[in-house]
Amino acid sequence: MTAPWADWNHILKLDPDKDLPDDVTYGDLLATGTDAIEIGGTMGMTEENMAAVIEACAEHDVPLYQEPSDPSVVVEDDALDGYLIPTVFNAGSPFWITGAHKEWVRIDGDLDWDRTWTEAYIVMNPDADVAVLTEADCEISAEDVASYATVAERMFGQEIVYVEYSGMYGDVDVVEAASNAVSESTLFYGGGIHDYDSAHRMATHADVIVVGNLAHDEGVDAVRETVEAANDA
Ligand code: 1GP
Repeated sequence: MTAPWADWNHILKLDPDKDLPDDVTYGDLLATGTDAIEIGGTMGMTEENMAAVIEACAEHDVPLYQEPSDPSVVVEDDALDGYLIPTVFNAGSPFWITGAHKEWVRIDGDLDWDRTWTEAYIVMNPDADVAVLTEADCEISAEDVASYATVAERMFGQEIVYVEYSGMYGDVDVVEAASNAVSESTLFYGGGIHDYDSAHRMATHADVIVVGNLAHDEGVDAVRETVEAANDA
């Protein structure tokens, strides 16, 4: 079976802890042409705020994935196409590599494996909540990132490698190095994409670009530009 993300260029990531701009609805954002929605964030996640965003997106015909930050916020909802579970390859705390995952399995037992995948994160912005929480080692070179990407693909069979600069625009050379390192995994890039050019530059190297804050800070037109850039690249 072809992976769902094989044909994606653009993901819109919605943070249930953040508001949308005035006059912008989830429906407006889902109509931008984005290929999929990921619902998740690092801080302030609850089952309730996750469920509210899932419900608001459910009536629209865009693939919908939850990206739970920890087992306590997982929402079981048929409206979801599945779960994309982060595992942070450069985390300082093993809890964020396999520990949280072990807890989820321990608590819930048999997960919905046909709808559950992992994303091999390499976290690069030391100031991002995700870096602080996971104690990620962000002082790493493009060569290190490329090597993590190879480890993820070749040793751990990860279908998705995710270079994550959440909150800042990343180093294009790092993303290019990660892109050159993977041949089968799909490369996601996220962080600081804010317009056509910033989207296009990263989409030249990454298979899929992930846009987050822009939806909450700017709204529909800005997001639509990034979708166009992702499709043009
Ligand atoms: C965050 O990679 C995403 O997990 C997107 O980052 O919010 O900086 O766009 P931004």
